[in-house]
Amino acid sequence: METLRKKIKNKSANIVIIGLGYVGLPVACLLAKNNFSVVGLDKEIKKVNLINKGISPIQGEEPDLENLIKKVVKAKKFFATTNYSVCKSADVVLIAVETPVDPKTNIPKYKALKNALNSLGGNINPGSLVIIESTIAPGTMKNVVRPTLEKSSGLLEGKDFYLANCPERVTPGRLLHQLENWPRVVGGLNRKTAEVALELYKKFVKGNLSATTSISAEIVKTEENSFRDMQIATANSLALLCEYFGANVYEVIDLIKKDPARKNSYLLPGSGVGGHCLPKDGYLKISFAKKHKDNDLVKYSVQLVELSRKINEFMPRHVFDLLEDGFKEVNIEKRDVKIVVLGYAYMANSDDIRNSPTEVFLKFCKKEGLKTKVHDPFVKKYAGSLEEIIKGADALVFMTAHDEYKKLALGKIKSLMKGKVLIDGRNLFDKEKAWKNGLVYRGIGNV
Ligand code: SAJ
Repeated sequence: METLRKKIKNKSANIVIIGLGYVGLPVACLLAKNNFSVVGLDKEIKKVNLINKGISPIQGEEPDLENLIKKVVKAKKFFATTNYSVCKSADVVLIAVETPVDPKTNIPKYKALKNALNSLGGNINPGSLVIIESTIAPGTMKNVVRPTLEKSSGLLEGKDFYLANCPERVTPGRLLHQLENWPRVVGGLNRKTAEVALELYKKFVKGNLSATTSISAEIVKTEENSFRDMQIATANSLALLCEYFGANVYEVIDLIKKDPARKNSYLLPGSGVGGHCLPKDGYLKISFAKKHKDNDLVKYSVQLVELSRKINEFMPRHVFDLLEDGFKEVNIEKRDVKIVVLGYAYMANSDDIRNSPTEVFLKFCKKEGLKTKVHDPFVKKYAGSLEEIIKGADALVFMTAHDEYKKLALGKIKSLMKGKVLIDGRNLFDKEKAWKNGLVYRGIGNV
């Protein structure tokens, strides 16, 4: 371990990054920018070739990433390959492959992780440090990563190689900035490993760095997103209750936050919870523990995650219920109406459509034979003139809080529409003003 620590400190350590996605690629570039010799490993030859030409294969706006790829490739500090034999001379191997959750069973799918570990096993450099950057369920380092790599290498962890995990904390659109500035938690299957691994992050992370155990690092990462998902579920359940009582949930939350002890208490209700992290990290958190779901130590976490997910997954359905209620109010037959859905991306001012709540909402419309038109300024397939698409609409359903939608004047909306139903999934409009402009308004938590 001491030799390794020295090589990391004087940057002579050879580094291999397995998985050149939205985590692995920027991390590889940041290490190369800080003068390490880095090799990127990926199974997709197309991606490898693009990177070696200094072109970023990552979708979406990633400020400065492509320039950095060009710079480090040109400086010969970084190149990409599909050939695992580069691991034979690696002192440190970082693994940043996808760890999705099965949409039906909510069980993590570790195929990519196991493939990487099996391919690494046959090429591992004895004495090297292997760091898992992927988001993994608590218990994975001990029950999956260590046994898989020991089996594929025939070596022993803690003696012939060392295992650590440093879960990524990145949001698409801010990859480089967050990787360089946000705090990181570095876990090790033994304390010393965590400390040596932390030395590597010291070389490119300006944020706070904490060494801990692998299990704690796994729990921290999954809990921080699971907790956020629960906070949103709390806001969504309150929104539904406010609809029941005829209160405005946004006014209620604002009044709660006036209490200094509650000022950061609430997140916002809305038309659903999408994205790559929140819908899956709660399920990751409980996936090993769930095997003992009747155990008092585990059952409440399992129930909390499952209930939060049920609430958040219900919201697109509730938007549909509000739409039906709006149609009833104006007595129009649902069959031959023009419904315009505004917002397909899972979050405001983003082109990211992963786990889009709008996708779920559209399924309900389709099931009822309702024709819909979708608009989203950030999603190529749905971009176009907002005024054009609103023209002649019987109903508008706002699913995403894009700035462009917030600028819409209610009078203008009414003049463009044929009908008058406005469903507000993101509290974009003032209910009273909408009614004053002749619209039939239904908002999440504010009907
Ligand atoms: N959402 C709400 N109400 C809220 C906040 C979000 O309904 O008050 C919805 C959004 O519309 C979206 C979904 O939840 O559909 C997720 O939004 P998000 O703001 O959590 O954004 P994500 O999914 O990109 O979350 C990431 C996470 N970052 C990492 O995993 C490294 C999360 O931990 C961060 O807190 C979040 O970014 C952030 O704050 O930017």
